[in-house]
Amino acid sequence: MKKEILTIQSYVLTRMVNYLHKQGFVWVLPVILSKTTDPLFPDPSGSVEKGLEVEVYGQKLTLTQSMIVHKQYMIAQNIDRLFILSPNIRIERESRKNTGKHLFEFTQLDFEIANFNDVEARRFIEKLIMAALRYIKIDMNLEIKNLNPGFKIPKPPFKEYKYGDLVKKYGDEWETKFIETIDSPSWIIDIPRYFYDMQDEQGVWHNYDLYVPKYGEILSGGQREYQYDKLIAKMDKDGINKDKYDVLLNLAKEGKLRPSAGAGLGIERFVMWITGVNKISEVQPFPRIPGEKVEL
Ligand code: ASN
Repeated sequence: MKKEILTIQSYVLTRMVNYLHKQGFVWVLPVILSKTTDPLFPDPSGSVEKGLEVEVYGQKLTLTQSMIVHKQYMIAQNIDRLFILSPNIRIERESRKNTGKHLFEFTQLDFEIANFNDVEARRFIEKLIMAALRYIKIDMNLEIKNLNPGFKIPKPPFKEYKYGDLVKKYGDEWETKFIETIDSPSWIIDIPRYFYDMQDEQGVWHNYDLYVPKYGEILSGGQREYQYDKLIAKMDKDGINKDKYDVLLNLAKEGKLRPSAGAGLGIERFVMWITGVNKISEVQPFPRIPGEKVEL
């Protein structure tokens, strides 16, 4: 494990946390056991096999796949801007063992902003990424020179591509082809997926993923669904167990869920891209690779 990689990780985390703090965000601590978690379903590019449950004091709890439900809950409590450095457990298919990009435990910088729409969220996320990277070649001069001298500081606004157009153009292998085509971070928008991502009357999904050249997706998010009828209809359509989401649904029923948008940035992948390493195990001293034995 190269020390320079951890130095860069510390630097970008500090820069982003400082930026969020200046923008009025509160830092919420993560939970790893909950009554419910992100179903991560349906997701056209997902490969999570199962959630993990444990029984604690006679109650079945599940390990966090993401804190999306908790974020919407906090927004409903009038916490308008929040972030969490959130460990996520995602039991990926074993076939993801050799991708060099998958961990079954990783950390995301997960944030949510009340009354933002998808476009405002994308502009905000670009500013957050730039807060991390703007001065990296000066402040982390030696580290970047050693690890990834060719690293290009991106220039927002990032290009946007519709998910449906990419599938039409490239077929099933769209993801591999897409990341070979782009030369700077790019948005994929309008992705058909989770109940909590906003879909409008025209059927357009107001969500987004951020992709970087060579590595692929590093961030995922969306404007949120907050209306009771729409949440129920989508959960029913997806076959989601509504009992598990009773707190969220009760808030929605009482009109207490609020419009918001947010996203989660995968820290390990973000650092991989900046440092230019080949495998995700190079940025995490304790890597949890699908199908591999955990050493420590
Ligand atoms: N954190 C993501 C979001 O805010 C959700 C996820 O990780 N699946 O939309």
